[in-house]
Amino acid sequence: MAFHPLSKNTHLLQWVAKMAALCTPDSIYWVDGSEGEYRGLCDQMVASGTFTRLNEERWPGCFHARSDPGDVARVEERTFICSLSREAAGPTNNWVNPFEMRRKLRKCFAGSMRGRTMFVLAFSMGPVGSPMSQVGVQLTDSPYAVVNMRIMTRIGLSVFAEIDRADRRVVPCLHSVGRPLGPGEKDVPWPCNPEKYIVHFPETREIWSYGSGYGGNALLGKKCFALRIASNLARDEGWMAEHMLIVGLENPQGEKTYVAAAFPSACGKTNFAMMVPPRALVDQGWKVWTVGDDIAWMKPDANGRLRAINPEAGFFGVAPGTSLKTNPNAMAALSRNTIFTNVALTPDGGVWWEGMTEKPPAECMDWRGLRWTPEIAKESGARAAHPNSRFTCPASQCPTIDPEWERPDGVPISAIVFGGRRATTMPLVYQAFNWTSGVYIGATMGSEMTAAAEGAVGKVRRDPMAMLPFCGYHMGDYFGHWIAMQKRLAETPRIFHVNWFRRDEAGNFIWPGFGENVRVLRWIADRTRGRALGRETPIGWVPRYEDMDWSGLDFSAERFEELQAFSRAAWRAEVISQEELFFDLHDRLPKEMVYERELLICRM
Ligand code: TSX
Ligand code: MN
Repeated sequence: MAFHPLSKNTHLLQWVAKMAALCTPDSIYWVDGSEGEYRGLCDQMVASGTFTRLNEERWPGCFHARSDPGDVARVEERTFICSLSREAAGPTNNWVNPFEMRRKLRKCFAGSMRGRTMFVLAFSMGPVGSPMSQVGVQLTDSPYAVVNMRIMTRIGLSVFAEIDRADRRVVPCLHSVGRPLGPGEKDVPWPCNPEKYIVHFPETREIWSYGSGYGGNALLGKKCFALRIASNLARDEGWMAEHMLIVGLENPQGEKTYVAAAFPSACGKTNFAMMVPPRALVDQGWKVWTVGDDIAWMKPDANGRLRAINPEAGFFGVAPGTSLKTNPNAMAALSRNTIFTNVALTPDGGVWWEGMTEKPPAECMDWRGLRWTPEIAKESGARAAHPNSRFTCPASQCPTIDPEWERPDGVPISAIVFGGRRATTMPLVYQAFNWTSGVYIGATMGSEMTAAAEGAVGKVRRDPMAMLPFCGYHMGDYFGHWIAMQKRLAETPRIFHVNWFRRDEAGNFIWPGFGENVRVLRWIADRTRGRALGRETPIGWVPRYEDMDWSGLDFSAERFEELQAFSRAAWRAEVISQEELFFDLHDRLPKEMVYERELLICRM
């Protein structure tokens, strides 16, 4: 048990002492990252009621946790970018003056860890020691955060050693669930505070998170560091921190083409990262390899090629909808050593969620701990699993994990793919004319809303590069950084847009999706190598029917025409709707975006 410091770095030691004096935990524990320590923490959480151990035969090494019903998702209204100027944060981020926010946070954190242990958790985003990696230290009073971070990042002794050896920049991350314990007070299974603050200080590269124990609010390496803080580092240092999966397509000759892709939520990003090619393509020798499912850090190498690492070490995936049919590789990855949060518990000590099996269990305990049956659900509409319930599992357990996924210098990125959920207008796939027009496509991408709670169903919500909630500075400057990256690259990745969700007049999905998407990925990969043909349209290059490999799929040329159809009327409305977001950003919108819009109108 390491109740003594595991680092000699004086800055680190001083900061830990200062934060401990503020938060007044009962003890300070330095996390070594060992397997034994992990087991001990899990046992401790089983004893305290935070964790339930699952059936060891069916779910070896797996645990179940139930959050407080008021702490089930990221809290965007409570997420702040506290740059010195409001302008630098931009109109799409919440901003508070950093001095005012520090004063507020000091009040929140004062005594917030009383009765608890403060864990000192060193973590590396990216392989330890890689020149593309970044290091953080999270101080947290949540053992749940510690065990999840052990799966999602690289933690412990090797990272402390890296801090001491290389004198690395360390991003300080302070986290408290905000629920101090009185003397002898019994803890609750999921401590948290109704008042929440997820705060980023971009200039000083700091993260302060208060009041939540859930996901992106508490596992600070992920959205807070790898996207919001890293987007600032990347802009200043000439690289890119993106909300993208990374996937490799291997052809029958053994050549691999890597693609990074950004999708808004509810588009099946994790499914795309782990696709199983259709039988006919497998037989030809095509393979899909997974590098990451959520975040890509991309940097030009010495030859001016863009290379990417996955800064994470695990998957924190949405459980509902994940099944052997939609994503067998995820199902294999989460079959052991996995932490499930807010899914249902079955009577035999297993887990279940909507969409996991066709037939629901006759009975289970829902995510709130209440008895759930299909009959009760029919009557009340109650869900067994929370729609945002999650699995946390090691990426190494994914059967398709790329043998090169931990390469310290990353993998070369040949294509960038943007996408969205669109019933109309957007074809299955098109290729941008060049880098700038591709940036425009990313900047205007959007998805139709699926749940009424998010707004009017069917209305397109713009989510540029899927970064709207994750860019730690002004979105206009962010587009400018994308434009500027071209000058740093000898060869830019080719940019594409895809849409698996176009519907016909009867309202049916035209494209079968899932593994069949590998056919699209293949056209994309072949295009980047100059091996596939296409046809020019007003919006970009599209495949003709004969440019795609249809082996093993009965999909007619007529149906393909319907899928790829360009409608001038629909695009007229699209271009007008695209301007809405630009309106808010116009102060700092790069002129290239305005010109691209103009060119698009001209071509139409
Ligand atoms: O993940 C999805 N992908 C990407 C897979 C690599 N989903 C699920 C989205 C919710 C998260 C999809 N849903 C995809 C898709 O490509 N396509 C669709 C739409 C669709 C749904 C069901 C069918 C077909 C298309 N069913 C049948 O054809 C039987
Ligand atoms: Mn994400």
